[in-house]
Order: sequence, then C-alpha cells, then structure tokens
Amino acid sequence: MSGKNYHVAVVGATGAVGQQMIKTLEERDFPISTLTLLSSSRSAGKKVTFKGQELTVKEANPEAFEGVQLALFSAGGSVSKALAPEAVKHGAIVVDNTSAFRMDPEVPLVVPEVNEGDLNDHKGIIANPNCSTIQMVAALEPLKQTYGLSKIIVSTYQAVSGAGANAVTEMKEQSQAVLNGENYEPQILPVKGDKKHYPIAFNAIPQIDVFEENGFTYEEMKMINETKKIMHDAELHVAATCVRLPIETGHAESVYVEIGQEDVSVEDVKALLKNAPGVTLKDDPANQVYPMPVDAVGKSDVFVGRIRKDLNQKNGFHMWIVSDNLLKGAAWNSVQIAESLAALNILK
Ligand code: L14
Repeated sequence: MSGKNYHVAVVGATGAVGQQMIKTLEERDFPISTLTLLSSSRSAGKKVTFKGQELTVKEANPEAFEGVQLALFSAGGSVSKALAPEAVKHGAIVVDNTSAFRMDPEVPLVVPEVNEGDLNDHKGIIANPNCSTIQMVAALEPLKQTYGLSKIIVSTYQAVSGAGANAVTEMKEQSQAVLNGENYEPQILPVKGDKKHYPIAFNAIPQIDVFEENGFTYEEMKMINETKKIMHDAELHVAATCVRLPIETGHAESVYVEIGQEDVSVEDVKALLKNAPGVTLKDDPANQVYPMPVDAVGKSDVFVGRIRKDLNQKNGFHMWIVSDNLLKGAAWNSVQIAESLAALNILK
C-alpha cells in the first residue's frame, strides 16, 4: 500500500454486516486516520469499539461525509440510493454492499480475485456483489480462465444472517419455541414486508427476496445478472434456485458447470483450485473431508469440495462451494476492494 492513511466512514455501522466491516478493518489494519461510524437515527448514539477506542455512532446525513475519503455502505438499498451520491459529492469513493447500483452500467461490480481491473472505471461508486454471487464467481473464475465456461446451474443453501440480525433472532426464538412445544408466529422470513411469513426453524424455504414476473426470485436474478457482469460474459448461461435453511452463518451452494473442454479430469480441476486466490480446496471424500458452513464461519476464504465429473456430460462438473456470507460475501469483499483501491492508487 501507499503509506497513506484515510478518513473512512462505515454506513450501517450497527448492522450485521457493518459490525463485520469494522472488525475486518481492524484485523486487516487498514490505514485509517479517522473512522466515522454512521447509522439510521434509530441506532445513532450507540458506542462501538475500534482498536480499543470507543466511538459514538452518528446519524447518517449528507453533511456527515465532510472530509470522508472512503465510505463503506451497508444500511440497505434506500440509504445507499439517498446518501451514496452525497458521499461522492463530498469527494469520497463509495463501496456499496446493497443491490442499489450493482447493475448500473456506470458502476463497477467487483470481486477482486475476478475483476479487480474494473475498479479503474469507477465514477465514485463501486458495488459489492450479492453474497451468493461472490463465493460462486471466486471459485469458478479459475475454471473460466483455464478452460472457458458456458453454463452454470446453482442451488443455494443460504444462512439466515444474510437477512439481518432480526431474522437470526427470529430463527433462534422460534427453534426454542418449537422445542418447548409453544406457538411462535413468524414475522420476518422469508422476506420482511412480503404478504406471508413462514417458519424457518426445522424448515427449508425456497424464497429469498421477492418474486419477479418470470418466476425467479430477485435473489436468483441477482445471482444470474451479477455473475454475467462480473465475468464479462453476457452469453454465459446461468440459472439459480435460492433456498433459505436454518443456519446462522455460512452459505453453501451446489453448483453444476459446463466448461469449454471435454478432456479435463477431477484431478485437473482440483489442482487448479488448490492454487486459486481466495479459495481453499477441501475435497477428500475417502476421509469425509468437505466444506461446511460451521467450519467456514469467521474465515475469509471460499471453500470448495465434492468435485465430481458428470457421468454423462463430458464437459460437466459438480461441486460444493461454502463461504461466510458476512465476510467474503459482504464485509471482507468490501474491505478487500478498499485495499485494492489503495494498492492501485485509485484511492488518493
Ligand atoms: O443482495 O436475505 O446483498 O440473505 C444478500 C442477502 C439481499 C438479502 C444482497 C438475504 C442481500 C439477502
């Protein structure tokens, strides 16, 4: 890095992702001169500790970005839409972890292992992709680079923390109620504000985010559209089914891919992923070694295992991809983008 220190703001500082952002900035020792913590008026006034210092969270408004050079946003799409342009007006570069700007052609959508170079095209705002998309493209980019990639079919097994801290509380209280034989009326999942709510405890819900007219959910369409944008391939065939499971943290994905060559072996794919940046290969079926959410929690890598060649399709492979949805899926990818911005001298 350049040896400079930056005035950094975290917007949504008290949320599930915001908390992880602050922790990650601390752990990575990101060069910070001032850290400004911002939130909705509801959470303003709360205290958060950063590097042993107690900081007071302030209400996010346009004036709060005075002097800020880098702003990490994770307070929901409407906050980003209202305030990210204000932060840019004050001279900040914004890394936005909501879906507000991801598909805007003017906004780079970045997973550093895949398309770090897109950061050079930024006009103030950089988007952090959807958690499920990030871990998938990080694992598949090496295959695309080496063999080409024509098709992805993914089913997700997503953790509740992606839907926020309140959803996690709902899952825990509901699980306890079920065990106690008590009644518990679901109020948040599958989607806060949608017409119906269903229990997540001891269940699997095939709805994450709202339904679109084509029958896919918005979460599924995010995976489809964001993957094409990050991988720079509008022709790539992508289909997704997104499912919520009663897991606190760590998304898992069953992924089927078709690559551009037929003579590739499982050993070839393993060798490739073993050396891939940000990826840890965990694939030894003889010893029952494979990735699981409980092992991925708190780790920044994307874990890949269960790699098999399809029995009929010569260029088809199956695999299982797991990562901490709050880290590589959100906070760590955002801080990693910030590190890239500093290293590339885009952040001055
Ligand atoms: O698009 O409910 O960044 O788990 C990813 C997690 C939307 C909500 C995004 C969830 C979010 C989603």
